[in-house]
Amino acid sequence: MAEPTLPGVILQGVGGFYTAWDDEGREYTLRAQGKLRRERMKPKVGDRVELIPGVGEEHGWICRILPRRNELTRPPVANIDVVVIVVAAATPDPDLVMVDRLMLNARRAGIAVQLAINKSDLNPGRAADIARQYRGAEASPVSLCAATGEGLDALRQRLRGRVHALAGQSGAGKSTMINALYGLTLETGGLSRKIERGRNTTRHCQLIPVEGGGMVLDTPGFSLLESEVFDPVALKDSWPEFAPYEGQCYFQPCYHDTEPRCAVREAVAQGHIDAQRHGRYSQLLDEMKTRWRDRYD
Ligand SMILES: Nc1nc2c(ncn2[C@@H]2O[C@H](COP(=O)(O)OP(=O)(O)OP(=O)(O)O)[C@@H](O)[C@H]2O)c(=O)[nH]1
Ligand SMILES: [Mg+2]
Ligand SMILES: [Zn+2]
Repeated sequence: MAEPTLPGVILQGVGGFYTAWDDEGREYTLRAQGKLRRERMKPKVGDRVELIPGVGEEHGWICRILPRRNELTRPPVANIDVVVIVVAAATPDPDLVMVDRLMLNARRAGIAVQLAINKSDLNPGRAADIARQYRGAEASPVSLCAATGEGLDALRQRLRGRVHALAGQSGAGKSTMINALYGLTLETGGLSRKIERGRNTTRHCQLIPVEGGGMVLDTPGFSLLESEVFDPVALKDSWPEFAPYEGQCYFQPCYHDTEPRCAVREAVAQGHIDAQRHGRYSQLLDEMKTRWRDRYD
């Protein structure tokens, strides 16, 4: 006879051991059953699972991963309502190509995006400039300062009741922001400390239930991020700024890159679409074309 299982959600996974909660908030330590490992089904933080509790001090088992509503590879999380892309106005220097890659990955996974521009205290002008660049990107950019709490109320309101994952460069202030938003004490780190240890302050994804019925996910930052490889002609679909001009170009389909009489490029020239956002799109397009061409090598 099959053992009775309980429904649960994965909060954390470290070295093959998972922490999960059931509906009553009881915590379990679990490992994935062999059949999941054989099927290469690796549980992700955010996964809904069926579990068998351990007896006494023994760990229990994850027997099944329920179908995912959505998932990301980097960071490796599942069943997310919103990806909060965190970028610092300074320290570290904002990497907007990485912001665009994160946005692309979230959009391809069908997840909503919220842009949070942190450390506005260090360079208010740069923060305002980043917010302006993303005005048409369906990312509702907010400028804030996790250190003083400025701008946090507006962000908290928008995320209330939703499962949101913070993602972005290492040191941008993701953990600091979560602490300030929800009165928590996650470990945060200075840059000097990072150099000393040669790694991120946050090393694992972690899902935390918060007031208002939502859940927040802290994730380790990265310094490098690649997107999955797909047909480059689909790249433009993840730039909401281009949508109003779709179908109006001379060539069909159009990459909105170097083609003559391109409606998107004309919109850029007239200042209706941000030129730097379009410039980074061209850069990612070149990269995707190369990787698509070389995909069988
Ligand atoms: N001046 C200023 N510093 C901040 C602000 N927010 C965070 N910091 C500092 O930035 C540093 C990095 O913050 P963390 O929260 O550890 O950054 P993180 O994004 O979680 O980094 P990883 O876990 O490595 O991915 C810490 O020294 C924070 O005190 C801010 O709004 N202004
Ligand atoms: Mg962190
Ligand atoms: Zn075009």
